[in-house]
Amino acid sequence: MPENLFLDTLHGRSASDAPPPVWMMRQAGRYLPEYRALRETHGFLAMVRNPEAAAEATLQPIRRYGMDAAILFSDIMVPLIGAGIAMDFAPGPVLQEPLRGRDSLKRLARFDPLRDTPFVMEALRKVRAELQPEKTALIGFAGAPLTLAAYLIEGRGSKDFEMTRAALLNDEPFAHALFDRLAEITGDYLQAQVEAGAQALQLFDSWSGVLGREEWARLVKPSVARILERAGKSAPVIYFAQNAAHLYGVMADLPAQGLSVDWRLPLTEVNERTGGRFVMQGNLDPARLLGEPAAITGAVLALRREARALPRGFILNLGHGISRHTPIENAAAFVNAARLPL
Ligand code: 1CP
Repeated sequence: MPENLFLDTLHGRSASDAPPPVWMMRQAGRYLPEYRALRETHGFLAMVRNPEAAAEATLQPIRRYGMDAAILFSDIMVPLIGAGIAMDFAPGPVLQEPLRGRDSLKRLARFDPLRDTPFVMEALRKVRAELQPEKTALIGFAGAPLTLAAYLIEGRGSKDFEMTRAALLNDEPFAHALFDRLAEITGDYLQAQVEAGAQALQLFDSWSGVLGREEWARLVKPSVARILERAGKSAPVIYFAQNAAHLYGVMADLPAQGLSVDWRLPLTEVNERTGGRFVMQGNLDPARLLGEPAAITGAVLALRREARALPRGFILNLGHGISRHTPIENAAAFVNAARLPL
């Protein structure tokens, strides 16, 4: 039975000549005037913890543009805050006390999604009640172990995550113990989101590319595979890997339904490198949305033409989050171009 365009496509049930489903990473955010208005009276974390405000921010882009999927307004660090790791957002996560050494893993000992992040589940329930199920799917999400570890160890965003790489490469027992624990926390968290109404999941691995291939395959991949395997039993999962051109070969057998790709390689080439196993999502450079609407339309149509060759299906998205400097009419050009005849 058809559900909606996004879920049908992610399940591999779409016709290759039909218009693709469309959404944008970071679609709830600062490029929207109505989001900036909400943020004038609420801090970022206060919004995340307030189910009404989080539901409102989730729905704002859907009301304005009618994307085929809504993604919960929250952050990848939220379950870790729930586990007891203190941090501020400025605007990205900044930890008061980064994780260092095996002893520091005790700080991740407790996490129960219903007890520690009840506001996430409440926000999901609220959003689901507002969406028309045949039109808009609801995506839950989590950060992947390496990306979470990067913030936990480095303490904040970084160009090359040098301290993170040093800690993981030079203390493998620490790396294994940390990734095991993060896989467990993330698995519990994603399952709770599905029980609260998320119909699909995305695992964000923004910093998947910081390690070499051999190290990624040995230290990180088992935890990613465990999360995808477990989550996939309750909902289809998209794995977003950034800067991962050197990793696609070893990612090819990951148990995900979808692969979200950045703008660095053509989707068709990534599809080949991963054995044609995934529904492909992506991959317009978000910087394209800083140009002219007509050029955005042209770029989306070209991408859709390329995507007709993808064997499993295609979800139109950006290669990374939308820039806060994107004019609102340019975001409209992107979404609307998904529905134009080719
Ligand atoms: O209003 C503000 O100042 C807060 C900015 C902001 C927003 C809107 C942050 C802080 N997080 C978010 C929301 C968010 N983050 C979503 C919501 C759903 C959506 O609309 O897509 C999601 C899915 C995330 C995920 C996230 N947070 C990632 C993975 C995806 C990506 O963009 O790479 C990462 C790496 C983060 C960390 C983070 N949180 C916030 C920022 C600005 C950052 C990244 C910058 C840094 O590394 O310092």
